[in-house]
Amino acid sequence: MNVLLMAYGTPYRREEIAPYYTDIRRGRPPSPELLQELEERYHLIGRSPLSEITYAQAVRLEAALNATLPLYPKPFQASPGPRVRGPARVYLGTKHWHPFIAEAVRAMAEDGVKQAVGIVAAPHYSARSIAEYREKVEAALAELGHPFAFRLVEAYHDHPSYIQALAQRVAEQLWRLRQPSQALFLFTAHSIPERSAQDGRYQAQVRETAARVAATLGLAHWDTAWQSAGRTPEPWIGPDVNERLEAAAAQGFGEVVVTAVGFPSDHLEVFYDLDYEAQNTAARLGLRLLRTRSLNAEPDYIEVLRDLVLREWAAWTQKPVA
Ligand code: FEC
Repeated sequence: MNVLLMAYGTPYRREEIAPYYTDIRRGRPPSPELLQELEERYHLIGRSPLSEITYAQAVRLEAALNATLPLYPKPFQASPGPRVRGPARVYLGTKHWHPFIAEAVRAMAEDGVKQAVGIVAAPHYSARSIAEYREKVEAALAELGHPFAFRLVEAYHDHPSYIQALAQRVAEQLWRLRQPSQALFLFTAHSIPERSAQDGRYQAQVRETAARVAATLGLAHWDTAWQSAGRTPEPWIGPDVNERLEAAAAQGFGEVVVTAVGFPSDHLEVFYDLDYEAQNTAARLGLRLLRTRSLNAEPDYIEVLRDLVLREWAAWTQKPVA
């Protein structure tokens, strides 16, 4: 079984921020002001941990799959050497920095992969996320003459174990609230330009995730909000999380719990946009803001990925799910 795990990607060093940003902007270099502003955001958080987290997700997903799948199709190895190769192999490809998705697809082709399932560390489908990951894989496959067949898990916003993992982390915050029944629970995801969200599919999926977590915990007051809108002149979907905090203060809430359901991992958009910017907004408004910890590479999120990959593979190859 071959898996392509994909995520956003992050620069490793300061001098990589400019080419990384240029890649996000589809080859258009940012203005010096935009670049400086992004460099300052990275500097303020220290650095993004996204690459380490994504790497850990790939390694643990491969181990989880290999602990599940029967070993018998592999030839017996009397002396397996330092690494025991199981029947599953997970490749890692990231959207805007190394290892680029095209680099991962090339490595898979060189290894003789004939069939692979793809999954993204982003649970909700949008034209500016999952659709772009698919386009990048398809472009790389086309360039190599279609060396392997590919299927992508498109969304898992309502996967019961994903909902449960989120609910468990929101529940951890209940202990810290002075008045849990009077608190507002906000569920956030990355904003996208309005013109890319006209069919409402993305907004509906984020709302569905939030509704299911809220129902699991019986939350009295909850809502969705959007974060991290890009620095472009066009309108992006809202309300922005900072605007929603303003409204929460006006509604008389004193405590708010924010859960970034659109992001499984910690990174710039969590550490800067929530832990710095939204915290500052909350402090200015006299609100107490708590942030739910991220899923990262923890076992319950790896189990969600494992289950989705196995189901996609079984549906494709008609084999029962292990
Ligand atoms: O920690 C890190 O270094 C990377 C954090 C990071 C993640 C992420 C996820 C998503 N984005 C999505 C959409 C857009 C659109 C644009 C855009 C721009 C940026 C910029 C940075 C950035 N994004 Fe991002 N995003 C992350 C980081 N993103 C940095 C550039 C500066 C800025 O605008 O703030 C606008 C592109 C353009 O200008 O044309 C659209 C979506 C996700 C969630 C799904 C996913 O993870 O793929 C959607 C993590």
